[in-house]
Amino acid sequence: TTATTTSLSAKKKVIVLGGDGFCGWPTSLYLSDKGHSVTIVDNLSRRNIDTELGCQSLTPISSPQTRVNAWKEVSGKTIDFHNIDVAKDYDKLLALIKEKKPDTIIHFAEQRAAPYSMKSTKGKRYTVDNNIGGTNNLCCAVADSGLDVHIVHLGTMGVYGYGTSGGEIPEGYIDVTLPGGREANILHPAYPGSVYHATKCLDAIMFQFYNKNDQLRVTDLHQGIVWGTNTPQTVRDERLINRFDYDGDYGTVLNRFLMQGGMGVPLTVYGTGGQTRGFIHITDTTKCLEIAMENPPKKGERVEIFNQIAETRRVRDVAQMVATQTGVDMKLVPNPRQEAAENELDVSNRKFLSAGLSPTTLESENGLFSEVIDIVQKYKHRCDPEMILPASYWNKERAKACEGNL
Ligand code: NAD
Ligand code: USQ
Repeated sequence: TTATTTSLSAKKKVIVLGGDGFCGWPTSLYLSDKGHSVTIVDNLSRRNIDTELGCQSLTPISSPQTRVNAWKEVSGKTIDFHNIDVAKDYDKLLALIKEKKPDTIIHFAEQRAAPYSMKSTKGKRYTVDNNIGGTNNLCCAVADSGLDVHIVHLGTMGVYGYGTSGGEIPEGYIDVTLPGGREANILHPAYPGSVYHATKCLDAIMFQFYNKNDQLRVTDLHQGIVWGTNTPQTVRDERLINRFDYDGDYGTVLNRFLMQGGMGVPLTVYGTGGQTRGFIHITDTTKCLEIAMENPPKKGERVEIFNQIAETRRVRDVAQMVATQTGVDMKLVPNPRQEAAENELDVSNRKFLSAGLSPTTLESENGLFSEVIDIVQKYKHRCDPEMILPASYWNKERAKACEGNL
């Protein structure tokens, strides 16, 4: 075996950028639990945006310091925390990489809400500056460090558009015949549906460039919508609890429906609910990250791309499942987004399946619905009902359609 095909038992040094967030925190705990050495980098911008929006996680999340101290208490393991802005503090990022000499850097540190990215000119500009600036800094720093670090980035299903090709979406690359007749296998065309999703398409181009130019080893994970909140690690102490976003900007669809069901307010299905999307449970997210980390591309190989979803579902079908479980009806509301009312979506996720992932599906794990609903019951006094309805519109026409109708 070569240096890059590491066996599953080899423990790694990993820096988790965005390790205070919804996916990053449980992933950091999972990797630490599995014996990897974890350093978190986060500038707490997500917590600051909560303050800006006048909202907070439904669950009472502890400060980063309390979190890592609690983890040390319950597991005996140390996680370092560094407050660094990946998009702005280039020198600090580079110094940390040189000091830690990580095997892997996982990059979660982006503004990840499509509605926030479409809310205002400020949101659009911040999302592009933060996400593209951060990715560029990371690539520069890894190249600059001279170290052979594997970058694992969180992309999104939304880079592909949703079912625009009509066939099964492959993992990152498609076969085409170029003008002139040459056959080639190229990055799937990018069809973003928001400024946020556009940044993930641009990230993919940046990685392709740095991979070609500096032989950076990169894995891009095109993840679907994550649901759930706790994992086997975060339930070990209340101070380890994961964040739960429910508001119209940051709450993702299934978690919003579960929260609405738990609160007894109608489930906000946008448009006809015919939108089909990819879904994955947060516990599977953490497992996928370890699989990606353990299967890096070799030096000189192109960017590795995995589709990180368990299944695809139509929004109204997901709403129906939650309605059945909670007894709360769904309500069709005008769609604040510019998106196809109905789409099919067929996605390959064979790479994770063949690497051993046995995904949690909505059908098989209805029990996890009640786990989330229990969390909602426990913390519903923290919910601000004013934050439930959507408050970002993709364009003037969508804003007009929603005015007075939500
Ligand atoms: P999150 O907002 O909860 O976490 C992101 C973390 O990164 C936050 O803690 C934030 O403070 C930090 N951050 C942002 N910009 C930073 C910067 N410049 N420097 C340092 N830290 C910074 O989001 P999440 O739901 O955990 O998503 C993590 C990643 O996974 C994102 O890149 C997102 O695009 C991707 N993703 C998320 C989902 C989902 O459903 N949540 C689905 C697919 C992909
Ligand atoms: N939707 C509703 N009702 C709601 C909220 C959303 O019908 O109350 C609909 C939306 O119109 C959309 C779908 O549900 O058609 C998904 O919306 P979402 O907010 O759950 O997901 P999205 O905006 O795509 O973004 C989320 C994450 C993002 C990630 C993406 C993966 O915030 O970081 O990249 O999911 S994916 O959707 O597969 O591209």
